[in-house]
Amino acid sequence: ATQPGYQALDCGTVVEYVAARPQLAKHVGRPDTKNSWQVREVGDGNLNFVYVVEGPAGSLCVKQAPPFVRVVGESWPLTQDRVRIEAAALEAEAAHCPQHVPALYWFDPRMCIIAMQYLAPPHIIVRKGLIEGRLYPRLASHLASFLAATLFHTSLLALPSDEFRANIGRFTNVEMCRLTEQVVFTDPYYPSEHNRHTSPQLNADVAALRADVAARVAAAKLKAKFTQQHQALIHGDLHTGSIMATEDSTYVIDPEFAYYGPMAFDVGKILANLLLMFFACDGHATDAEPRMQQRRWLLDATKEVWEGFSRRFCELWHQHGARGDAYAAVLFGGGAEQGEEALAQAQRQFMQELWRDAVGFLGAVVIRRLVGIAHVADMDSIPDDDVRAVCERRALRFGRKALVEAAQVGGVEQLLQLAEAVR
Ligand code: ADP
Ligand code: SR1
Ligand code: MG
Ligand code: MG
Ligand code: MG
Repeated sequence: ATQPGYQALDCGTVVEYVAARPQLAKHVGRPDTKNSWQVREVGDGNLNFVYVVEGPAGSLCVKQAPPFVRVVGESWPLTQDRVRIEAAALEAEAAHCPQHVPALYWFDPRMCIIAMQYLAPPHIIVRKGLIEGRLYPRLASHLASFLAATLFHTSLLALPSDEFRANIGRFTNVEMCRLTEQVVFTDPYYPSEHNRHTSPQLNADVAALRADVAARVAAAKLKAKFTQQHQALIHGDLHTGSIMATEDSTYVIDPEFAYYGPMAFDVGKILANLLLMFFACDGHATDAEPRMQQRRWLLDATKEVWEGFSRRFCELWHQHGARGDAYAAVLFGGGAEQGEEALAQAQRQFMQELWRDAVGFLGAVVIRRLVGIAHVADMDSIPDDDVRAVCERRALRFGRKALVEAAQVGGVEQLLQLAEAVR
């Protein structure tokens, strides 16, 4: 149901909205200058409307959630409570990793609006930058820090169980999770009306996927994990379209899917999106720019995100694990008999399990972006259907292998070898 009091903004009314609220207007300009303000709707995501308001004092980003899925329209209703979740998640993430999260200025539950720091050019969406052929020298290190900080500090490794349980309740995000359960783990495996794929080139591949019992079972098991494992406050939609960056700085935006879920979902999703661009490189290569350097960089970045994340996460655990109830300090703390050895063993097992689940989620995410409702511009922007289909088929085969054989992919080097070898 539409939030009572909700009214959809447009480029005209957003000026009135901002000018009437001093906490917002101060970022843009005095209300009596409002006629000179510039407004653009820049939303390029699947769900929401995003306005940039610029005036003599600066700029502001205003995001409004309609009561439906934007790319589909009113026929697909969607909870507007996603704005409350996004506001709370931005604050929670900023508490642990402020350097990689835009500052939240405003949350209006009635109008389903948040306002936040405008990430000015040269910041652009990383997916767009990658399609243009850019490399981001600090991206992997920044993402590793973001993942380690947000996932560790919101988990039972860092929190007492009463605080942890209260957080799970606050971030219950039923409808958004159900959307993910449907479009990531179910729809790609049967002829759902929302699916699409490059046709006729991939028709046989898609038919094979739908007949693939092992893939169906693996996806269902991961859906259960996604639904049942309340491990940490995860972003829930951490793809390259949810990251704005320059060569030096990185911001993670759009946490409206945040909830207490498996850490491996965030890790797997971002690795999947880096590798989707790797598979798309062939379709963007030209004689003048064969994209060999970018291909190499995408593989290196995938490795660096995983290795940086796992190293930093374990460091945080070592330094700040004492307050968390998961591994009691009396058993795993520095003062405990064999405490160091127990902690080292616990960390090894934890990371092995996280890696295996991340590979599985990665596989499911790659597959859904090729044959589900929401594709990636990395592939969609390859104009020639035949060229695109070759890239997509390789990615699909890789995704299927990761999904079904996750337990056999022992480490990140092996995952990258699979990506390079798949035909
Ligand atoms: P959706 O939830 O619909 O995916 P996003 O939050 O991803 O919406 O935002 C859509 C687009 O709006 C982004 O791709 C980006 O171009 C722009 N955008 C979002 N937040 C900001 C921001 N804080 N600063 C600058 N641009 C932003
Ligand atoms: C209707 S599915 C829309 C998709 O866009 C979001 O960014 C999420 O990835 C979601 O699955
Ligand atoms: Mg988005
Ligand atoms: Mg979004
Ligand atoms: Mg995805």
